[in-house]
Formats: sequence, C-alpha cells, structure tokens
Amino acid sequence: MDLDVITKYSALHAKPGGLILQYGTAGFRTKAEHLDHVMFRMGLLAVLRSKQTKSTIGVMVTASHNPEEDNGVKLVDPLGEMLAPSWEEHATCLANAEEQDMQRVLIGIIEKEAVNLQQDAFVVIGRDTRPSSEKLSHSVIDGVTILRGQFHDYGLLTTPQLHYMVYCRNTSGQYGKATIEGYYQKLSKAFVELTKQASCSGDEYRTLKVDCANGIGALKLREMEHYFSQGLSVHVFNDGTKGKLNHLCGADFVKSHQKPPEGMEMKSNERCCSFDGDADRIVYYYRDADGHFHLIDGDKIATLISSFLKELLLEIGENLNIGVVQTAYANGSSTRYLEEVMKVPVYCTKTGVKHLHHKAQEFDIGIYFEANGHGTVLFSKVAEMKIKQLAKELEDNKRKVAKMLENIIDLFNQAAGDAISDMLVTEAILALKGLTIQQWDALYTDLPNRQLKVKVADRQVINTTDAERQAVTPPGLQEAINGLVKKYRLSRAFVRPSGTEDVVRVYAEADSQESADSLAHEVSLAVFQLAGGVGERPQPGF
Ligand code: 16G
Ligand code: MG
Repeated sequence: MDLDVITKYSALHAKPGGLILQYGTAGFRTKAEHLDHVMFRMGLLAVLRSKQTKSTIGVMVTASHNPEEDNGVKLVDPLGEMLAPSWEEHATCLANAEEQDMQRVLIGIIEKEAVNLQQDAFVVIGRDTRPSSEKLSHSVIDGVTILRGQFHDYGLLTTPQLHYMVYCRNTSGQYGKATIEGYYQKLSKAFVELTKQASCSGDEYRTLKVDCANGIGALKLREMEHYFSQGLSVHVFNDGTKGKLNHLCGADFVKSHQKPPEGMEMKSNERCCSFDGDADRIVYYYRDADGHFHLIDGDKIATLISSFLKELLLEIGENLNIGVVQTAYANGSSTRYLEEVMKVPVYCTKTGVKHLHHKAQEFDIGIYFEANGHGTVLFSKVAEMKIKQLAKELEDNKRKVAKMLENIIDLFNQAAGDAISDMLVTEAILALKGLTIQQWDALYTDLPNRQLKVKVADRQVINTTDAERQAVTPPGLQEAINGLVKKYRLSRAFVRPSGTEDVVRVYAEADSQESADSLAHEVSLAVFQLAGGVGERPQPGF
C-alpha cells in the first residue's frame, strides 16, 4: 500500500483543523459541509473492514430524520448489521486524525485488526435524497478507490435497502437478489401471496396514505408500488416535489410532536402512516370521528405482529420461542399488555438498533421495535427451517398457516428495520385479521407521556445502567428522579445522554397528560441543576 498516495489524496478531502466528531448510535452526523473528510476516510475504513471480514461492506450516506442541511454516514457489516463496536472506535479515531496523523492511525488499525492488505475488498454504497448526498458519496468512492477496493454504487436507496444488498451479497444470493428489483420482487411476492388468503368478501379495496417525509421513501415506494398493487394501493404524500426533507413531516416529527404531518389530508378513520427521511422507521395514525388524532407507534406495531405470530404458531402447534425486545421508551401499557395479556416475554435494551437487534437474535423469533418506529422480526435459521418443512408436511389448513409464516419470513427485512417492509407486514396482518385501525389501536391505551431535551455543558456526566432506566451519575440525580416519580400515579421517568444530539433526553409517563408534562418538567429541572445545565433554565409548558 502506497501510503504517500493516500496522504496526497487525503489533502483533497482535508479535515477542518480541530473538528471532533463521534461515531454515534447511527454513525457520524453533523452539518453536511463538515463531512467531506469523514466520507473519504469512511471509504478507506470500509475497504479495511471488507479485507478483514473477507466480505462486502456497505456505506450509507444519510442523516435519516435530521434536517436537510445535515448529513451523515454509517458502515454496514457483513450480515447487514451495524458496525462492530471496536470498529466504531477506529472510525472515530480515523475521522478525527489531523492530516499529518492519518498514516499513523491507518497503520494502527491495520496492525491492531491484523488486516491482510493483499485480500480483495468490495464496498457497496447508497445515499438518500439530500442535496449534499451525491457529492459526499463520491468522496466515499474516492476513499475506496485509493485503497484499491472494488465498489458498486447503488445511488439512491433507502437505508434498509442498502442493508438488504449487503446481506444478499454475503450470503451468495441465498437471502435474495442484490438488486433493487430483487428487493421489490422478494417483498412484493411474499405480500401478495400472504394477502391472497384474506377473505375479501365485502372488503373495500385497501388503500393507505403514506407521508414519505419528502425523502427517499417516496421515490422507492413509487417504483415498487406496481409490484404489490394487487393487494394494496398507496397514496404518497410529501414526496419531495414541494416540501423540505423531514420538515414538519415524517415519522420522527409525528412521533415526537404527537400530531399529523403537514401536507397530508386526513379524513376520519383513514389509515395513515409516516416514514422517516431514510425510510427505516414507520408510525401509523388516524383521526377519529371527533377529529382526535391517534398515534400508533412502534410498540403497537410490535404488539400487532407478535400477537399474530403467536396465533399462527398456536394453530400449527409449533412451540418456537418468541421474545419481544423494547427500549426504556416503550410505553408502559405496551409492556404490560405484552407480558400480562399476551404472555410473551419482553426484554429491555439500551436505545439504538444494534442493541435491540443483538438481543432479538437470542430467540427463535425475535421481535424488536423502538417506540419511534424502527424495528423488524428476526427468525433464527432453526425456526426458518422448521417452518419451511411444515409448509411441505402439514395438511390442509395447517399447511396454509405454515405457508403464511413462510411468507412472513420473506416479508420482513431481516437485515434491518425497514419502513416499507414493516408497512407491508402490517397491512397484510390487518387484512388477514379483518381489523380496522381503530380496533388495532384499541388493543391497549398508551399512558400519556412527554419527552424533553435539556442542554448541559457535558452530557457525558450522565451515566446510566439497567438499560438506561437508572442514572448512576451525577450523584443525587437518580434519587431526585425517584422522589419526583413518587408524586404521580402510574408514573415512570428516566434520563439519558442522546447519542445523536448534544442534549440530555428526558422521558416521563403518568396517568394523565398534565402529570406526564409536569413530571417531565420537574425531572428536566433536576437534570439542569445536578448535571451542569447551560443557558436558560427549563420552562414549564410546551
Ligand atoms: C438513532 C438510532 C435509533 C435511536 C436514535 C436515538 C439506529 C439505526 N438509529 O437514530 O435507533 O432510537 O438514534 O437517538 O441505530 P438519541 O440517542 O438522540 O435519542
Ligand atoms: Mg432513519
């Protein structure tokens, strides 16, 4: 490897002196203009990771639900998973090395990870629709090329589609074809076969309104639409032709503001959903006859899916173990419903898909969802083989049910949470069970909740344990929270440093919205006082 050449080219993607960035929960994210050097260097790192794993590695250029001016990048590991933690550290070191230290840092990684430089490398690249994404993806390609890696640039893709491509390529096409048509065909075929079994008598033709956050989801949904139009007709809103990406729309906006997106007409009782900017999250919602808005978040999607899977398994008498994985943000009512009514085991992990994904792999069928709408279902190889066998062996009705399960396995993107895939699964289940969105919503009632942000000098002074539900530092904070929580009924609160923004996040729930709001405010004040708040003291009211 000619390191002098790398140094020369690196200067063309020079790092602004002193800029420090962190490979966070979902890669690097900041203003697009600060990212050119990071992209180039992630191209380099992807080649090294590819050589080390002897597999295809993915690089996705996106900042998901962040504002349009931001951008970001993350690496995708061989089975479509998030980058391994030790490599996240390398990514941070490499991104922050000043120009003159680049060679040393690169050599350090190569030695530490025993990368064989003679090994071939292959990198696949995808990007979202941000104005800055195309140029930044070329900087990734520069990095890949300089280290003599081979690459395929898929251009515009949703984040889960890139995960899918990586997974397909590293399983020699067994999982599916690593092309955009391959993705559309695999999911649509499963969806159409699954919904064929729904009794359509008297059913109106199924339609769904989809807010695409003015992002990549709109493009891809339009391309895909005719593959599944037999089973579902989608009406795309916020398709990017007028509005700004993620501005007053998209899954993150709808979930955090608990209100409908701009740019979508909602009649009462119509089924609507929102994707986020890179289409890896989905939330559903509707307006009732009185005009009230009802949000159906990731927790309720997980509940619908797990109850359906449990029913199917029961019908064929198969005893595969199911586990549901959530985070501390899961609404208390959802956890209670899953455990007490549905009798499925529920586990809590730290925020961030990699933690949930990892835990979900422990089960035959691992269902994981964050309340914000990111999630999927993982089927173990054993479960998949068993179901496939049953679909051949069983008779009549049971065989039909096993076939449905087979289609469900194909319909879930097992490489990552995927708004398109989750949407199709949800639509199929609602059709098969003949459920309206109101009936689905009525499974349980969410506890009123509130999320707030607090600015502090250094958010890392907050350390947590018990899947982020308890703060161990700064001293006195958890005791203060415990004291406040006691003042309200059915209440719960926790704080954690954000992995994507320079803030501390506060979550509170209680028996009424007033109580949840007031508890969240009081906890914010405790954070401000005990964890070094900066700027104005948190004010009550939202
Ligand atoms: C990222 C995570 C998401 C998590 C969120 C939390 C991935 C792919 N995405 O968007 O899972 O919920 O960060 O953000 O892991 P926060 O740390 O700022 O609260
Ligand atoms: Mg996203």
